[in-house]
Amino acid sequence: MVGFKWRGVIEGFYGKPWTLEEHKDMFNFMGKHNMNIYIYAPKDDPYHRVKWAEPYPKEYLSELAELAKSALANNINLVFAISPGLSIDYRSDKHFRLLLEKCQQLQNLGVESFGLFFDDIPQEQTKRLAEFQADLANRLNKKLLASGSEQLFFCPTLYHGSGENEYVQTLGESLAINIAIMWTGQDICSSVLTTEDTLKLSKILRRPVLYWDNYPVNDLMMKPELHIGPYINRDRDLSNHCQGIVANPMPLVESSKISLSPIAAYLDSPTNYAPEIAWKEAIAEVVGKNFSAFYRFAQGNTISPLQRGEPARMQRMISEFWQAINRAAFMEAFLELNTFFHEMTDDITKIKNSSNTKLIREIEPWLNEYKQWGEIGKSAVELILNMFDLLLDDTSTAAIKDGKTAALDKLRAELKTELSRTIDFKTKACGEVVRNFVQEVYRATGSLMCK
Ligand code: LTM
Repeated sequence: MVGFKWRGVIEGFYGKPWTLEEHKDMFNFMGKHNMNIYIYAPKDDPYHRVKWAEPYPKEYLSELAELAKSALANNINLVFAISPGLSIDYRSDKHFRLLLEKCQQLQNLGVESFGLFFDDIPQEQTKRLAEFQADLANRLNKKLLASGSEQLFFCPTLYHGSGENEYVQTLGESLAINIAIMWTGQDICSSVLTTEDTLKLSKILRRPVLYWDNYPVNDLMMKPELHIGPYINRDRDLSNHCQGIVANPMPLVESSKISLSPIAAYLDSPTNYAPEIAWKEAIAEVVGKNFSAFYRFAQGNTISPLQRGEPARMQRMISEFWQAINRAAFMEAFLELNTFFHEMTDDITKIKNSSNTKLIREIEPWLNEYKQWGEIGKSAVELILNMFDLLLDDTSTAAIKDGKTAALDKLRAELKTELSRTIDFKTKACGEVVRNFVQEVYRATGSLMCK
């Protein structure tokens, strides 16, 4: 079995498009990782979507030409996508001419392949819509191929699910066979991509599908999450049944490399792909020194559409603590958990000293949140320790015990303040693991003090 035909990236997110420097750096990275396709489709480039009918203004042109040059230098097929769906009249000759002129403007700058995208537009997905879109795409395809273009890529208005639907079936029947059709999987952000689904879908599309994999993208409602976990749950023999995968990254270009490197490894050699190893290699490559600290931080940031469960290492740590606390060896459990929370805060200090300053700038809000959870965790451990000290105290005078109770009240009040501040967090690090733990500590100590 060989790797995938198309292995790459689609800049298809909502948010600030990457800069020219970021593109060039990413193309170098992709080239090094044997990726061969990059699709330009940032939702917030006005000339890609809202102002699709307007040519790029003069001041953009030299940058776009450099983009094309840099892609070529790294053996990457640059696909320039246009999303006219918000305002195009499918049957208008004028609109067709404007679309073609836009593509020709880009062809003149060295762009060889194009995308015609109709995702995220408020239109009913009927047979009629499919016929209009296919007719437009076929006409554009013909013209572009005749003027030397390589290929047209098409993203439908319905782009996820099983494909068992009149709109998708009509597209499959009507779109010229050399047009690639993109699909995000069973869901918009799919946790799995299976061979079984791929075979069924490709039959409906009448060609092998090209996956638009919405990972590690973290736009819109996913913005609080930092998607730097391992790339998992893509079937190993998918390369035999689809045209490839293009991954939609985060607007955070440097952080995205932590996922894109494993994605490249999978696409290059799916049978040899080992998710955990590829993930560790990516962290070592992107972060450099302080690997262990960053690896633990990344383990606290695994929540994404690929893995909705709580970060496993943290969850395990807390579960083991609750089990151990009821046994005679509870002191050991306290120490271990205390060390764990101290390590969290120490790790952030180490990570912030990393040489990859761009990465650190991008992820600073998550680093800060993670550190705060470490601090809150420490406070919670101190509270339980004090609680145990009081509960197991058979010898002190009533006055000393009153003093301990007052100290406990104070610790609880401080923990409550710390916890209530977390409501304003704008990021989501550590899932809910530390919050749940701290809340449980607060509740249990409150209940014990009621006696
Ligand atoms: O996935 C597609 C085809 N379209 C949009 C993307 O632009 C967006 O980045 C992702 C993730 O939010 N979801 C979409 O539906």
